[in-house]
Amino acid sequence: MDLATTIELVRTAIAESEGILPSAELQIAEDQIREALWRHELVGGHTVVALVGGTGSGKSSLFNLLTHSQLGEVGVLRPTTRRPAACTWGTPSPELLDHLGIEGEDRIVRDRALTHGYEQELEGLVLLDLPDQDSVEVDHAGVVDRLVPLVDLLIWMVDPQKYADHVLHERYLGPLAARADAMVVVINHADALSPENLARVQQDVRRILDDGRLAHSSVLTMSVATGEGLDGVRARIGEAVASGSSADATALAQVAGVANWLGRRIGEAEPDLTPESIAPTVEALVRASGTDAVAESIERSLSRLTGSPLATAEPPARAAVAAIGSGWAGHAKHGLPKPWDREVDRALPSVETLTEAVGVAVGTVRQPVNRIRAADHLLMGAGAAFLVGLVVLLVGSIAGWPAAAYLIVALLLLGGAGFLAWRSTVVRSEEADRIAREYSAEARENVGAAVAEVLVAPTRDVLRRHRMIREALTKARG
Ligand SMILES: Nc1nc2c(ncn2[C@@H]2O[C@H](COP(=O)(O)OP(=O)(O)O)[C@@H](O)[C@H]2O)c(=O)[nH]1
Ligand SMILES: [Mg+2]
Repeated sequence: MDLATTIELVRTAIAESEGILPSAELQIAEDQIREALWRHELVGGHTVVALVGGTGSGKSSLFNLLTHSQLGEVGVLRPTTRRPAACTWGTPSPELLDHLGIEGEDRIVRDRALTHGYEQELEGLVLLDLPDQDSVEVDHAGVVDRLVPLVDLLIWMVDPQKYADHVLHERYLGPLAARADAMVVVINHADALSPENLARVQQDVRRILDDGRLAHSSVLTMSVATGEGLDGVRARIGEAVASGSSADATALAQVAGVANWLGRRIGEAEPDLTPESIAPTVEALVRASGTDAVAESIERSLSRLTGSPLATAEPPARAAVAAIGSGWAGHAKHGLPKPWDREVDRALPSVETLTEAVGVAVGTVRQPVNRIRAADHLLMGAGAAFLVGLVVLLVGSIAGWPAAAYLIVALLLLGGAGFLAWRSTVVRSEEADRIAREYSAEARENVGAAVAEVLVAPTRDVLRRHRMIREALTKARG
């Protein structure tokens, strides 16, 4: 993935972490991103190769040789190079040259179109001739500090007469130890030594590098005067150009470092908030608020003709709510690391708030009226049948019916009235049962709504942020 997209994703993760991770740490993360971006823009596809070393080692001579110029101030005319010079192959980056402190007159360009014998294989190369490392007049610390994070290859020029002093210079060795493979030591003035002496010096330099934790740096020999070994140095520079700017890789690595740091502060997944995972909490709160007892009293009361007082729902006991609430919190932060579990706790309501919400939820369930019409009608029907029977019997006695007719009418009426009375108790009990169940269902629904509002919604908010960060980082690191 390209740097810009990666940075965008990591920045999303940083923004979503605000208020959860310490702001000072997020600031450091943001600073690193900005630095990576800046470095990326600054270098913009260039490969930076710098010539460093002590006075007279031949930096300027080699610079002139490689750039086919006289820009490098060679020792005979002026003893030391005080200002850095640069040659760019292709299109130069003014920001980069500004940053490296190279002044306008110290910049040259080997232009693709205008330069005869333009080295296409060096396209993008920025070759720097740096001030002598042993010059007391130059602010070396400033130059090196700016150079080290940007340089793709450091060519350390060594005069065999004074190599020990030069190579051991701490200012360069220290910061470069981690980038030993980006450094090559070139023993120049090879023409001034016998082959045996040259080999001995090379061995000696090798040993010094190994002691200085620079075992990965290679050692070449050359002579600017005779051109011996020049091809080897050119090839090494070509390799650096071919393998591309390490600034991009460095920038990506820096952003990846931030992504990894953020990644260590989140969990691998969010706890799920499915209806099945929420139901036990609702059920426990319903139970704790005693609505079962209310439903039972409703059933008992309504199924009787005379009725009995209905129980009322009470807010649940604080201790029970505390236990249920912490059970939910445990589920909500399952698998989340430190700052996130605290964030879940912070988002969740206090025991008092939860108790009150559940109390209101069960308190607002409407209480049924103690009157069941269908059963009442049946009972009234039984009474009416009984009255009608009495009237018929009275009429019959006046009209002088036979005894058998009395008996039939009396049995029919008694049977009808009895049946209606029996039906009324069945209907009453069925209705009472239904109403009690309706009450329970409504209580559950209200408590469910309260749980959704005060427990699930705040949890969901925190977990949504966690998921956004996790997904952004997964993409950034993918
Ligand atoms: N004999 C010989 N002289 C060299 C060689 N390289 C550079 N010189 C001379 O050494 C002196 C210092 O070279 P210069 O490039 O200014 O070194 P710098 O101080 O590192 O920039 C100059 O007189 C160069 O001509 C070389 O390989 N052999
Ligand atoms: Mg010089």
